[in-house]
Amino acid sequence: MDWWVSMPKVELHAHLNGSIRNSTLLELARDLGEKGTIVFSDFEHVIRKSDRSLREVFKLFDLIHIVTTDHKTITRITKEVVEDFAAENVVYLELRTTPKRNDSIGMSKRSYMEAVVEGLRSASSSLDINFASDDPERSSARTKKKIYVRLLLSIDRRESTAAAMETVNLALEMRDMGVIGIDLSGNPTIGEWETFFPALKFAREQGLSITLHCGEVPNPVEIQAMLDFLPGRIGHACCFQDEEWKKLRLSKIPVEICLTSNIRTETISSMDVHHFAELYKAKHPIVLCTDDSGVFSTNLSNEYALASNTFGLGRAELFELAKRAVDFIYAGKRIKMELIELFESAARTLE
Ligand code: 6MZ
Repeated sequence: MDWWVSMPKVELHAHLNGSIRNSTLLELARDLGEKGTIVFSDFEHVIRKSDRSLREVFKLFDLIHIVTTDHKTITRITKEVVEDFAAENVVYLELRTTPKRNDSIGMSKRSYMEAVVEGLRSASSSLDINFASDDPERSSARTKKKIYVRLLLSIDRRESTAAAMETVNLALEMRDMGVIGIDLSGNPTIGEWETFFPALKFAREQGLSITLHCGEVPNPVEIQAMLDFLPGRIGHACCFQDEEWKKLRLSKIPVEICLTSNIRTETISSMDVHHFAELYKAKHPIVLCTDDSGVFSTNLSNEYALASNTFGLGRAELFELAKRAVDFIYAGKRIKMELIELFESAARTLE
């Protein structure tokens, strides 16, 4: 396991609130329980349950949002999540989150995102973090772990076109704060592609990168429409049929693969039938990711170890896979070059 931790890694599919530490989640829930806002024992039971269907996961997210969504907590969670990824040698992280509006506590989508950015700033006390500049200047802080962090704003599938557009406009306003793209996520059984399409199209026209949760449930019409849109990457690609595989393979759209998440949510019935193997064999662009490291009790090193054990891949092969992920990041050329250098230097020192 230590080797997988030491290896530099790139994380491109991590939801902020899904990556919350279990200890933090329980602490926040206990506090709210004491205030009488929630019944802690009910909450604890749901948090501690380890196997949840996809439907139950979305119920859990609604609970998580009750305890996490105030500015101070969002700042704390962001700081902790970035620290956790850096601690396991994730050197580049694209962290995604859904900007939330909650009038009762004076929260707008913008103030939610400012709380996230504040969390990145406060992580700099323990990390050498770059989140807003494209200039990969070397810092003198050699003792601190170095991590590049960029933000993707998620559109939740429950949202209207207008709300999705608000998120895109916010992303455009926050480009100098490390926001580089848009994600479409949320319960895949809810919402229509047509609702999000105008906002996604506009986002792309304005130069934002796009990633879509695609094929978490069987929905051939939507999958085809999403692939036709040619997003920069897609997440999951679990419920594809022959036609969709063909289209995906031709398109060469990189796929963010979340092994533990897919098994836990029963989106894929078992690891031996996971599409990782086929995509890997076909040399289709893929990247291993965590999805929700807190909710699924995993981390990126664990996902690499799992891929190694399940698919019989060695260290060298998985090191190459991690390095190739640099090609699919949404940050610019200079950061890519810096990361490649970092991987090459790690290859010389890691045995
Ligand atoms: C689809 C997911 C997801 O945005 O509050 N999310 N959407 N499929 C998944 N696979 C299991 N895991 C997480 O993080 C939590 C939100 O991310 C999306 C859901 O909308 C969830 O509410 P943020 O930081």
